[in-house]
Amino acid sequence: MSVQEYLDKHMLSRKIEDAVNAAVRSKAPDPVLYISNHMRRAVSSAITKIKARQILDSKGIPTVEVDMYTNKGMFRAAAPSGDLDKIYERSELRDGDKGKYLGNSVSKAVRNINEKIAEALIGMDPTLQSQIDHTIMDLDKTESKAELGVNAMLAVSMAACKAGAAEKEVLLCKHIADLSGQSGLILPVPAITVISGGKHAGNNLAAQEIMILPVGANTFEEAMQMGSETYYHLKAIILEKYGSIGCNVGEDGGLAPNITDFREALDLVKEAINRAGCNGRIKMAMDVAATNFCVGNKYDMDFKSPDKSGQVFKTGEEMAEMYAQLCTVIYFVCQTIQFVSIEDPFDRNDWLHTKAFTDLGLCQVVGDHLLSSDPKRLERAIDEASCNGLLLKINQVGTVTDAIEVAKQAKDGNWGVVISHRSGETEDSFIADLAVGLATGQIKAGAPCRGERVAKYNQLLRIEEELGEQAVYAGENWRSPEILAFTSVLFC
Ligand code: 2PG
Ligand code: MG
Repeated sequence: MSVQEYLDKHMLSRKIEDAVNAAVRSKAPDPVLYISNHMRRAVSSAITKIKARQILDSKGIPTVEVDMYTNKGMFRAAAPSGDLDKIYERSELRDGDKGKYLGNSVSKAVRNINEKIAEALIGMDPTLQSQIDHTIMDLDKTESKAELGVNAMLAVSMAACKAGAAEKEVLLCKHIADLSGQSGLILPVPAITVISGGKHAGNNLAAQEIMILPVGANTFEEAMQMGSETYYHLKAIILEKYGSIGCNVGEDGGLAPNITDFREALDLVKEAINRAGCNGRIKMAMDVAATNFCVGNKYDMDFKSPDKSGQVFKTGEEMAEMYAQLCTVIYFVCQTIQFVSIEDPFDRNDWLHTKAFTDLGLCQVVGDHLLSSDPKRLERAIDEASCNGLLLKINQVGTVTDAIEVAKQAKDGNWGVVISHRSGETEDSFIADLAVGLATGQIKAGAPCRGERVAKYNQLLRIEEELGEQAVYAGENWRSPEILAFTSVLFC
């Protein structure tokens, strides 16, 4: 091919001339840089390579990481993983070879990406998220996605979403907002874990997480400062009362003093909020994860103590009464620290008590194990008004598109939506952008310490800084951030 033929084939003279003209028109201070950026934008983007590998999550359990390459660079994402005893969520693919990571290695999922998924996606435009996600979904016809593995699918989907944002040269949260048709970017109220229990810690506490919500902050940055200071006051209180052994932490980074009664735990937190000077500006929440201690139709509040197990059984009604007390001002004498949200107060199949408690209208009732982010269970729960909040764990649904859909379904039912981390996390901060882009107003990402937890909070700090004056913090509107969406101006 002659030089002229080559130039003609790629329309190079025309493209270079356009770039030079654009630089002159805009009086670019550095024309070479301007022209190179202009030319880069003219490159049509496509996924050129996908490379997956096995890495470790925060529990030391293998998980899947993906590097996706486009003409714009390399985009990395990793799948989180939770409590391995799951029945209603889509399936992770693990090798099951007991000789390797006790059966938890993920080489089959990695191979599925490097071979099947890569072959199907190479050449696709990374901005077309739903096409990408449908292509991935179509590769596995099973309902549970056990063949391909939801861990494989999610990591690729998240990497594509990051690549799509880079292609459009917008923030990831903005790209997600566009994909979901969301009109405003909202910084969520963080549900910060301060005390860990349940399956996440080695203490006697049955409830899994006690959380604080700095709804009275004016900005996300202020919320994190309030949360972090309260956490350290709590650490000091625990040190005074239980000694340094009480300051050990659970899987999400919450402190884990060896107490049994969660009312004692809530009292400690209340004192910490007081000491931090945040009375009235921080609310409290709890993930009971009651499925983990439901025996028959009763709840064993002492399930982690082998000697005493079975002695402290409570009926559903008794549990409901206990929760109701927490929500009433009688318990919180000062009337300024309110208990505003409870997750999984009953077993994942105890629809009856969950609905009866929700009907009392005392606080937000969030379904995690109850719903497993499953659209069918969510539909039933909305129809029957079983609860009024969805805990959205993206690795239970499998792709970014599915996550957007299930969040919309909950919002359409006038529910709250909490974007959630998993107990097995990575340094990937994707869910931070997801919470802002979907304007859910709520995120649960663990304690204000430990790298994999603060990765999410730190990303939210960066987003808030990037948005500058256009940043809107959900604050008191944490359950209905739509009100703010109208006032928040999109960042372009
Ligand atoms: C939960 C999560 C996160 P896991 O129950 O809400 O804390 O735990 O990832 O173990 O399901
Ligand atoms: Mg939970």
